[in-house]
Amino acid sequence: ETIKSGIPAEVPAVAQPLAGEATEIASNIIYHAQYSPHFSPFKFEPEQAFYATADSVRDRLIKQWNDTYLHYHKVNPKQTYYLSMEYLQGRALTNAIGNLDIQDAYSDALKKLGHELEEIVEQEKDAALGNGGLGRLASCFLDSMATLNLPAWGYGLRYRYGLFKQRISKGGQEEIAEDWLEKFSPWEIVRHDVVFPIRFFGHVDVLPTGSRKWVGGEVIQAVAYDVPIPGYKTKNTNSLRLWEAKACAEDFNLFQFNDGQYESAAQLHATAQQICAVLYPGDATESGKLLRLKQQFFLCSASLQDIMFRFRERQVGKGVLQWSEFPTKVAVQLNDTHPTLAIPELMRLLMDEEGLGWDDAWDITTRTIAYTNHTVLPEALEKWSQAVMWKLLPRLMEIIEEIDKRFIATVQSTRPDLETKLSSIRILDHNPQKPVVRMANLCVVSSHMVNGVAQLHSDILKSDLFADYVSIWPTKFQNKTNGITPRRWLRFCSPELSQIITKWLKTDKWVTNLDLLTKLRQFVDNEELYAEWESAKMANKQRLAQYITQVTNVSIDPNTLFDIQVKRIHEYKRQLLNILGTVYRYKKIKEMSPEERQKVTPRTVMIGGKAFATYTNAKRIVKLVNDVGAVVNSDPEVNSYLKVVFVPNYNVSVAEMLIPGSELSQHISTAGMEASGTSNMKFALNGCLIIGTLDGANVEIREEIGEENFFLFGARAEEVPRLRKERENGLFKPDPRFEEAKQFIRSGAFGSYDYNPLLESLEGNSGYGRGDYFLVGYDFPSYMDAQARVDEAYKDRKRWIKMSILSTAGSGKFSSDRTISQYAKEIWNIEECAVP
Ligand code: 4GP
Repeated sequence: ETIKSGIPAEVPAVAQPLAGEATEIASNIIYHAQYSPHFSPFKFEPEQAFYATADSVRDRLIKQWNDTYLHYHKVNPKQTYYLSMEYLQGRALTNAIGNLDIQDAYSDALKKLGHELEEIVEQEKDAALGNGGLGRLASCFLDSMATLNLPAWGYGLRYRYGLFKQRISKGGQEEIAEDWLEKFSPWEIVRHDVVFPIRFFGHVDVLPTGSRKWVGGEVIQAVAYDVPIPGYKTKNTNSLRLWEAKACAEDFNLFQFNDGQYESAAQLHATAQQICAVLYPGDATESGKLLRLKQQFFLCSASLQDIMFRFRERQVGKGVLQWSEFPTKVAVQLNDTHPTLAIPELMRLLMDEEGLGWDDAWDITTRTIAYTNHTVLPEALEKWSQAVMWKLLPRLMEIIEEIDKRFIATVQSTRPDLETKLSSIRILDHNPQKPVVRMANLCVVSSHMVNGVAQLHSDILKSDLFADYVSIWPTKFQNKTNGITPRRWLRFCSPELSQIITKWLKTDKWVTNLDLLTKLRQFVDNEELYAEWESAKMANKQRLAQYITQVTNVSIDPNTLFDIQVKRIHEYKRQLLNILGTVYRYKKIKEMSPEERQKVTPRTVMIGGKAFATYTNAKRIVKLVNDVGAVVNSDPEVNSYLKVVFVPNYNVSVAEMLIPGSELSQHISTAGMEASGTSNMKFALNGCLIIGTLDGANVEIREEIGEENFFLFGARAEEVPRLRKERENGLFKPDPRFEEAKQFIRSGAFGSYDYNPLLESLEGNSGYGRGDYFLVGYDFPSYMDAQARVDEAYKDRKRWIKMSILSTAGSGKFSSDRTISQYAKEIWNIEECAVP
């Protein structure tokens, strides 16, 4: 009665911890609504219901998570630690009850309490502690590690404000701080018992023994927050450990405070707060750069101290503490170069804290650490100023210098033929203008394995970026094609399609063995399957259409072709190619007679994604898409044949809505520039057809699903350097359709905003940003031809559905379970450790 009129009286408000039946679960939820400290018990609106439900699920997670920890502790297997500056976890409730296999019971329980599960899950804010593909990959990997019962944890930072919220106004994109912790997160467990000191600045003392010690400077505490990561239908529940920064009580200067000097009294507290305040603080200023470096070191040092603490604890329990055993118990994976400082930090801890000599420490470090590269874009290959590093991390810089020196000596003595290459393959770049540390080089030199994230990308790393290292260490380089978790990206986000698949395969085992999807091929001519498939897709399209109307006020017709491009906005991803093609399409429809228009395949073009706050051209692209949409959608002659929607604030939960309702998706980067892409896998898995270039994982997706089911266009990676050269030499002749589309924008057809700077990036002869570095103009005609093939194919409903089924059927390879099994066997050398 106290909670909400509407709660049936037969639900007893008595806690049933870990209840199994709907009635018991309902009472457990009420218990949490009444006794959790966060809300008044007099309200039971959807928001309160969400938190109470989450708390109730959390009890189960904690139970399994504790059991898992104890089991690993007892068995003491080799364990992997995934170090990543980014995790894009999204929402957790659907995933948790889905993986725990208690979805129906929770749905029934909430019904008893007057709520619908679908509505309750919408209350949760996304945990957006990442930027894009790299962060979402890390989250998919965590799901697979737990599902495969692998002893493997993630380490990251607990950013107060994750990726910004995107608001679209007349001026284009606005960024707003996203306060995901505003009301607290029910999924984290603060560990006041897991705290490590992290030093910055200071200097290095030489002790009488000759060993070195980093002292002085400022010391900030790293406090652990654990997020339990449940596997699908298994007890194993791993940890994502996120570090939060804080200063000690004794760092608060009471004397100064009482003297009225409030700011200086709490100075270290303020400094500590900055460390985990935001994901990717702007790095245009010196202080911004310093802060980013601090974040990276904070993650690395805290994680390694924790890993070493656990190693010691488990080994001492077995009576065998020997640091040389460390690589047989620990694998550390660096998710790109952001956690590179783990290398010198592990060296430091082993030498300065544990007393090992250089050679032993180096042997342990290199056998422990492996590195994944996620991009070949030159601006993304991190280089840190040596001066900033000396100031912030003096002892680490000494170690990096020594690694560099020894690497040079080895090359000189073993590979004199590489002498001329040394200046580019060594770690330190002493360029007098800007002396820097090259983080990727440090990673390659110090890791036992280096991998790319799709076959083409790994080949490019070997033949281009890291070619000289390959000649030194031919067996160090591998490929691990990315994957996505089929739980979040099909089973939970599209229950309709999942049910059909389970029905036709007569098993739901595909959820953990995605290769089983190939069996759908045997029914590919079955009319009954077609009908079911089409109606499931239609249901998803209707749901998506409702969502679009709700967030944009544009009504879209589910009977049109739903064409989607969602990803970070970047010139190499070529949203500009998409919108220029759309502008051309609009102009042509406008010029048609009403009879001609009848033959047009009606389309809804949806584009979404965030532009980095300081990336001007990306923000212009966002504005252009919005401006084009405003004109096209209100043009009565055209808007039943074409609509253009910018989907605001693209994030994981928006993706879960968009992808199931998609029919065509665009993965159209300049060949050789997209390392892999992972949304391409999510779309294909959901029976969406791809229009794309031969880039990243598109190449493998096309191989798996069959080239006849893929709309291919564009230059190939190996042609790109020649095409750029030709263009520089004035040899490029633009297609008239391309010129017409640009001219139409310039004419002011989409408003008075000055798009010249954006369009000029596609013109001229040379240079990054000018001279069409990304070859939009070169690929435009073949892109338009591929789009014409799409229009034709869509008219033949049966053919389209068949292609759709074959896309899903061919997506088995792209499960992150496959990717993670390969990492486990071929890089980490870890084995399953299932909780009994
Ligand atoms: C991304 C790549 O751009 C994308 O192709 C790949 O699928 C993803 O990593 C996961 O491997 N890179 C980043 C980044 O997100 O920040 O470099």
